[in-house]
Amino acid sequence: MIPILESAEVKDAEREGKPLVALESTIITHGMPYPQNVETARQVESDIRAADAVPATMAVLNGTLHVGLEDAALDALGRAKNVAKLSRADFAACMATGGTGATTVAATMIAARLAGIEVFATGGIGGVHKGAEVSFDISADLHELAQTRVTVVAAGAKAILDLNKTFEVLETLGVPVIAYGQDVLPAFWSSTSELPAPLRMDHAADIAKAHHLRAEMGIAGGQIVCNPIPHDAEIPSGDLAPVIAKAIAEAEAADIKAKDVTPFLLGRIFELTNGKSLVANIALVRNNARLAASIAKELRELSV
Ligand code: PSU
Repeated sequence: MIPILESAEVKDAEREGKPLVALESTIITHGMPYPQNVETARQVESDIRAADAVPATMAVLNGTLHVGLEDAALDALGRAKNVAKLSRADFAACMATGGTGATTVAATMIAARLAGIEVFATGGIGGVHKGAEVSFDISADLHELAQTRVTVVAAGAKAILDLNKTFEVLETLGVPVIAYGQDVLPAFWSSTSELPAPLRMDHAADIAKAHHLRAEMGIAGGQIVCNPIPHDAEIPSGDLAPVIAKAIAEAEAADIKAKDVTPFLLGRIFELTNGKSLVANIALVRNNARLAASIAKELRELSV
């Protein structure tokens, strides 16, 4: 038996056939500082409710996978220090040993599949880190997208990564990369990049239809929807490039490795931009949550 606990809100949604949107918790524990992390998590949940869908934030608390976090649990997680950052490799081990951990994109996709949720909103997926030809640092998020049938709405991959290599790997893995409403891929804090979008869709209904058809055709894996940050909230990539380069150089000098790299870089970029990166990050996550809710609603129509 898998120890899973659904919140009352998620149980009601399932009973009533309401569309659900999965949310991750690493963005809360490792992606943003307290208290903005908890405030953002609550705001994103209410954005999804306002769009007539139901949020299901995932986390492992004392060995149990929670699908939908009650307010107090969310607050405790947002304040906690040294929470594990769970991916495919350590998810079950954390549960087996009664541990507490936040779910990354990869782990949230697994959790969503277990709960029967097909759409998930986050900020930006993990990917191929710069210098990966030496470090081999490639996020497990990419392989999860190739295996687990969940449509992930993100503002692309985080711009701290080697975006070109990240999308090359997704292409190799056969993951549909869909830019929403534009011909180029977004770059997390910036709405555009120089990379052409492999696929473009302008309507949530089409994204839902493609998800549904892939299931009917027996094609494994999910889709990544790259939703550009709203223009009024973006930071031009030219402004960010030197900041990202500085943060990466500091990470190398401090010998930061593996799972610690992304949280370190996000934290430093927050400091170096005097908090502007966080304001943009919050805007893009909320934007992704709204699109995910529309896709989940369209998908519900197709499944009945
Ligand atoms: N989106 C954000 N902030 C984050 C993340 C996503 O806006 O911190 C998290 C996700 O959980 C993603 C993780 O899976 O960053 C990537 O970590 P890594 O590069 O170590 O795979």
